[in-house]
Amino acid sequence: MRLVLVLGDQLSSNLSALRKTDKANDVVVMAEVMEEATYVPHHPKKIAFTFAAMRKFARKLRDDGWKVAYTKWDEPDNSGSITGELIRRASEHEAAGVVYTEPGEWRLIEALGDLPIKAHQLPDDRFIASHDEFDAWAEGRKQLRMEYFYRDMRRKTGLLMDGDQPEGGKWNYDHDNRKPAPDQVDYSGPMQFTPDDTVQEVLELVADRFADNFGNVENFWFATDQTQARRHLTHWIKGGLPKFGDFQDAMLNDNRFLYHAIIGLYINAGLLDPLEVCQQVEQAYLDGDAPLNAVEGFIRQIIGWREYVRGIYFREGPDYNSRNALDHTRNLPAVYWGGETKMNCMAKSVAQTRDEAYAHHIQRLMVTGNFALLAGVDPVQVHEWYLAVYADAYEWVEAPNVIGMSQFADGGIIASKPYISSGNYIHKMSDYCGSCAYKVKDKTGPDACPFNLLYWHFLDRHRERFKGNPRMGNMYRVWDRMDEKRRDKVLKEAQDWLDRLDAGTAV
Ligand code: FAD
Ligand code: DLZ
Ligand code: SF4
Repeated sequence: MRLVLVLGDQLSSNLSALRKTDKANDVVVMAEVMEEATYVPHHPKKIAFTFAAMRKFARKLRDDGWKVAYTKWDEPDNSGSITGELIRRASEHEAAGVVYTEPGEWRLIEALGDLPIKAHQLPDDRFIASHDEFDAWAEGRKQLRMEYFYRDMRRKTGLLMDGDQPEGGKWNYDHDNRKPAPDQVDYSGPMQFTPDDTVQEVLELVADRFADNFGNVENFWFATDQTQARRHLTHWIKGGLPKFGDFQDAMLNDNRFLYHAIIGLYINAGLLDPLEVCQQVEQAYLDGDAPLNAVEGFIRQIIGWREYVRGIYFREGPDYNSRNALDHTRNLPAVYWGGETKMNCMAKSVAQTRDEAYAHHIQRLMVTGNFALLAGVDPVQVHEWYLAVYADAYEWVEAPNVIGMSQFADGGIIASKPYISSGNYIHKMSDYCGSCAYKVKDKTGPDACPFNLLYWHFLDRHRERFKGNPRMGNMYRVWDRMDEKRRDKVLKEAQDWLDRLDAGTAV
């Protein structure tokens, strides 16, 4: 007999390791372990979601006829690591070896590669593109543009295709998307689930053992099994999808979810299959229940961006997380852990992250990410923060988004220019600035929005690197046209502001 490892983000019945083994002879190993729960200080809701979904999936496997050796957190023999549990179970069951599906983090791939028992790794084929397909696409290209990769994925899946042409004649309908924040949101938000006995037991455990982590388990409402996740998806397709595209980039003080799907955590953990999700979304378009701009925009996020960032993570290798192309070294400011700040956009984005283990894309990219980049924060610390605080965060998807897209620390593999903006962008896309102590229209002076000051500080200190970037020429021309005294004033005020930030003063 062999052991079959199922990790906390591999909760799919069609997992390659489960397909390629035999429920009559082999034993599934699942384990709640210290090493996985503490390699970054995960948000308690992420830990609770993982443990609850693992426990329910183990039950489902048993119902399907599998033998499951499941280690709960508190078991006295718990060795504290995945490899430790495999070694222990191998000797207990006199197993000939272990079969597992490739994990989503190099850290664990390397640990499993060093096991002292015979081990066989299978590809994780819950994705549209295999590593070989991505590498073949990337090979020889000067720039790895997501848009071209995405078109190949459309052709491969047949999603929104009219023969060999894109549905409606265009590949991308972003032109119709990304409207500023609406006055009213006519969607009630994600479906929320009352904790059942299994979830309740896990919530008590996590509340007790992870009390010092950022966030808590209060008001836990995530789906924790496939049936619930599917209900959640259907609910969102009906209520959220039709306006998903329109308000994809909008941010509101009093609405944390807008029209977003809140399904990253379910797909990444294996409760929902990405292709099935896209097919259901496509069906809503075919049935006339959602417009093409919303449906195309959503499908692009899944078969485009999600697949593309995974391709980059595995192609770039284990050192990707430690890249720091811009030599940024500032420590992550306390505001990321809930420290006091007058910046309303940061306070709101961090507070909702603390409460929900969730923020949507533009909050991650253009508020917390933008701020860290402008302030020159060490990208490793930024990466570890994102990996810890979001319920959907695993390194294969988080690191390319943070190191690459958000912090430009990979030197421009993912982003052709840094995602930076002054306060103006946040003002346009949200209602944050109206209730902020800073004034978004002030470029200098005591009330000047820090994004305005830091934006020029960033461009000035990285002039050598970016002055030749054709997409940034305009920014430098505006800066250079400013009179010198004004430029000096901006830079001095930006530096003073950063000094206060470093000193721990509430800014
Ligand atoms: P929606 O806005 O409703 O989008 C639908 C789905 O599209 C998402 O669930 C996700 O599966 C996919 N998607 C959209 N954009 C991306 C993207 N850039 N990369 C990969 N998938 C994408 N996503 C994660 O799944 N885990 C992370 O740890 C993560 N970290 C991020 C860090 C930063 C700095 C940034 C800028 C983005 C990050 N993303 C991450 C991508 C994106 O922000 C989240 O997938 C999204 O906010 C999840 O919320 P949602 O399910 O409501 O997504
Ligand atoms: C995120 C997470 C946590 C908090 N705990 C566990 C765990 O105890 N056991 C487990 O198998 N998986 C856990 N996970 C998910 C893993 O960290 C994830 O499988 C790897 O990081 C690879 O993506
Ligand atoms: Fe954020 Fe500046 Fe707007 Fe305040 S004024 S909410 S700091 S962008």
